[in-house]
Amino acid sequence: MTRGISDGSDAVASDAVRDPPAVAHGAFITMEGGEGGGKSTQVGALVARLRARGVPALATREPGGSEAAERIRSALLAGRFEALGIRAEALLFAAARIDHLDRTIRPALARGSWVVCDRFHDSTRAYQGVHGGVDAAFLASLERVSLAGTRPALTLILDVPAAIGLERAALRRSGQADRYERQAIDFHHRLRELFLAIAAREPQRCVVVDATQAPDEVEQAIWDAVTHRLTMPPTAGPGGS
Ligand code: Z5A
Repeated sequence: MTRGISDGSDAVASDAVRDPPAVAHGAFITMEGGEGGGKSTQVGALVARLRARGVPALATREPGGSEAAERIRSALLAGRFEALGIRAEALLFAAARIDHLDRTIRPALARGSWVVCDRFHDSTRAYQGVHGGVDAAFLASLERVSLAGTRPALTLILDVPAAIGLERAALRRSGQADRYERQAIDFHHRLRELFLAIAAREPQRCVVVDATQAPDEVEQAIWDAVTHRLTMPPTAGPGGS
């Protein structure tokens, strides 16, 4: 790990035995990484590909993914809670995640759907850890309480150099840069390092995908990882969510 950044996974692992067992039948996949890696593009592509194979699949995102969590998202991304400080903001990301898990993710998994989520708990480790320097033990406790045993089976980390990601984000955007895009380039370098460090520490869960490739090549690399790591259910025709 570089620059003394900890992703908190040691503390999480030691607490994990106390989590309640997850009740889940579908597969839970998350996509992570810094700005402009193509997560939203690839979440859509993966869900379409799963459905085409007859696998019921749901695309969702964080912060958000449920009615209450989307309201928290709007306020967080607009910076309306910034005055509360970064630890309180981390709690709000976790509050949104609890609602998202309760109302969207666990019900979908329980009915056998695959869930593909644009950002999840690794983004809290990375953004709140790097951006605000929230300490790893605090983030690890929050993670254990908010996830309550529901962890992704597979996390795809879409890796691009910070400069390329920011350039893509700027090209896509019509209005002003958001509060994270406005951070200095060093912040984005550190984010990238932290996502790669998470992948190195949890290779059983994480796959790093070279997201500098063309979108269809990234899509194929993701599909290869999904079919290699996870077992497709026996299917019967086109799937929904
Ligand atoms: N956040 C947090 O702080 N703590 C947390 O716990 C969580 C989140 C869960 C949510 O922002 C913010 O919340 C996020 C972290 C923070 N920070 N920011 N900013 P968001 O949901 O609004 O946006 P994002 O998740 O950051 O998305 P993004 O990184 O900006 O984009 P992306 O989803 O990775 O990429 P995209 O939208 O699919 O593609 C971007 C552009 O690049 C677009 O024009 C594409 O057509 C293009 N693109 C995509 N793939 C390629 C390839 N392969 N080649 C060339 N061009 C491409």
